[in-house]
Amino acid sequence: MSDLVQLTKDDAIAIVTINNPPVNALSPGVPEGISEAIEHISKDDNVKAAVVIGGGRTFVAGADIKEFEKLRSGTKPRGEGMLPLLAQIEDCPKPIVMAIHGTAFGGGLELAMAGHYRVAAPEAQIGQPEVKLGIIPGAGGTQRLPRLAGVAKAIEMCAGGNPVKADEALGCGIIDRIIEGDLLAGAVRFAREIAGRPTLKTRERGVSLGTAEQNSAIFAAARESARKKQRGMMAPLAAIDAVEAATKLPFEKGCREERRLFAECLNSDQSKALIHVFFGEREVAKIPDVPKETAQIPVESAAVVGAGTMGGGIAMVFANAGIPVLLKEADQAALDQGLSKIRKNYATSVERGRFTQEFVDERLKLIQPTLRYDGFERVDMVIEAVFEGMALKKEVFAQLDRVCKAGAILASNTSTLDIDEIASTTSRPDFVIGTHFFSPANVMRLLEIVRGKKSSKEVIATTMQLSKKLGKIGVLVGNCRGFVGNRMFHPYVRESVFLVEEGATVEAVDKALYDFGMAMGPLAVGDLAGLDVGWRIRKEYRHLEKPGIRQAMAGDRLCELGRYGQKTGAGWYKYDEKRRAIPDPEVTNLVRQWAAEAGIPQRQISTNEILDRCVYALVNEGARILEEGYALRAVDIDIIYLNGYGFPSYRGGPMWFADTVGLEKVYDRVCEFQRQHGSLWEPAPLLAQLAKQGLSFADFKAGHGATA
Ligand code: T1G
Repeated sequence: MSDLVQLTKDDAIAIVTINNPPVNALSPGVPEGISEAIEHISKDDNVKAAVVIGGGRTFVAGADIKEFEKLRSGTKPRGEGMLPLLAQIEDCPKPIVMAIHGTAFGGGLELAMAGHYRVAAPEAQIGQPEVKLGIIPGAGGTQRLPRLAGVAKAIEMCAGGNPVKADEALGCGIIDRIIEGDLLAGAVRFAREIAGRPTLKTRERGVSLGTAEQNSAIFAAARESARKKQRGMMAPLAAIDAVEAATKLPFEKGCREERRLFAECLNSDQSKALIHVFFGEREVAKIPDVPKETAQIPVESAAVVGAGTMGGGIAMVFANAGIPVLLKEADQAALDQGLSKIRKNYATSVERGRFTQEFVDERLKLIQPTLRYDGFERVDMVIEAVFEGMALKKEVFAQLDRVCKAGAILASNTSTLDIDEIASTTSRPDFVIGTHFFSPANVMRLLEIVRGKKSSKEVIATTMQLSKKLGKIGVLVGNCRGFVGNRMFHPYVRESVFLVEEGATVEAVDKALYDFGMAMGPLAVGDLAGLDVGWRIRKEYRHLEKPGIRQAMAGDRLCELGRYGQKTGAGWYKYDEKRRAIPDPEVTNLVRQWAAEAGIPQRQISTNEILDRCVYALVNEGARILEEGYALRAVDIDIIYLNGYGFPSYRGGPMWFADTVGLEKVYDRVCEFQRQHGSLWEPAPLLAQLAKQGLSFADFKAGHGATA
């Protein structure tokens, strides 16, 4: 027997244990091992029933994702995959009980559904998450699941990709019993109970499949919802097609249709991008010079300075993770306002069913408002979230240095300022780090962690680990102006404004990027964030601008007219009382007039040009950041853009997208823009170099990283 699968016996009950750490993926050797065990069980007269269980922390978490590239390239024969093994299990004359703990995901759930019975630990999770990888279940999941759980539930799970917990799985018929306490012992007991009973084959169950009349409305609604909620993604629609096949075709033919759709998805750019994202999200946690074993500082209590939008959101993040947090403001009115915003946010979450009232009450108790620094001497970490100005931040840090205990981490939520300068006002720059949250902090998943010159490895390791506990994805970046995300965002927005000044409409620019998959167009984002923010910064830094270089002007001119965006009811768009954007012909007229005064010729601008100008502006700046070492790897930039800037996950992030287009092509286009628009479009040296060598950003391994 393969050493990945063990067969033992407890009297008349055979026990098959799958041991392929860390997640018991179905890597080569695992399906073969299971098959061999089932063959033994079928033939062994002393065995009356069997239990299949995962060793370690989980049942099978799915196919081995690392093997997909081999399937794509044909190095591994595609064949029928796991289907014959699952049929063999189903055909086994002895009842087989699948015992689930941890996660039964993807191929893991498909394996479990081929068993005759399923039992699960109470905390087990069960799901078909394949769509999150841009594929669909490929081993009968879309055919067996509707037979167990009904069509609507199967669609929800296969097209949405989210798992269900054991109690819900029990309720909808996916599992037969929840086992409290020792899972193996309970599963063996269950196996003894059902030994000798007929072996129910999932593939032969038909009652849950419903009728064509019942199903047509379900499918129509599911497709509409997928087109809206998973905009631009092909896999959810393919998953729905596959479930529909289950309702219309006999099982084997349905499986064949599923395999066809699976192969189509697997070969798509979307699945390549999403698998890049899956591994990327795990890779960003790895910091070459801060090994996993680095000692960490326990963070059991925290404090936030500043109860504005960001500070309040950050306090909620800590409270939601169960960490008590002090929330300090300078005066009572601001503190009250901050707290009432927090309460309002929580009330909305309760209304939407995201949290229960009990949960919210508990969280609110964890947030302790204060006007003073009393209590700061006890906390393990402070996040400063005061107004974005160097002088104020320095004042706060000098004060924190005086009041906080030795060993407490002092973090700044700055989005632009020099973290080393902030750290220099303290006697402990090694305990200072940047934690750049994104607005709204309690919702957005990204946390840019800014490494100062002196930030210690313990502080970095702790903050990276903490981001996970806070439900965030932490990405370590270096200390440059705007860090990674905002530094790239600047040229992106600049190009979007240039395009409007050259003759494109506001709506055309936003629509092109929205249709590309961005959560919002760049100009609509400006209106949401407030156009005055950038305007004020530009006014402050005007003296640094190089003469003779074109500056975007239309956004600033709108500010001069009091059009700051949503908050003033008008910006690039007009807004109704529900803050819905309405195209404003006045903006078009104004911009035409300003362009004429500035001598900017007007022309027809294609969607293609809009996309290339905006997206390649991101890519070109990203290439500089990568080369300068402010991001560790290209994938770190991708993860930042996917989680903080609404870049479509199915395009893998800006750097992956550029690799998909081909860097030679991207470089040529950047050179063309340089000829047309001048030095702002100077190609990044790394882009030029990789394009000439026929390499990709993914190939680039910097010798240094997000370094101080
Ligand atoms: N294949 C290969 N490696 C995997 C893996 C998988 N399925 N799942 C996890 N890993 C690696 C991961 O890269 C990491 O490696 C380590 O295991 C621990 O993971 C036929 C087509 C199970 C909930 O999509 O959702 O089945 O970084 O850090 O937080 O129809 O991993 O340590 O080197 O994430 O405890 C469907 C994907 C596949 C499940 C555990 N299955 N995995 O979370 O640990 S497609 C999935 C997860 C399929 C069938 C098809 C999570 C987890 P490293 P981790 P975790």
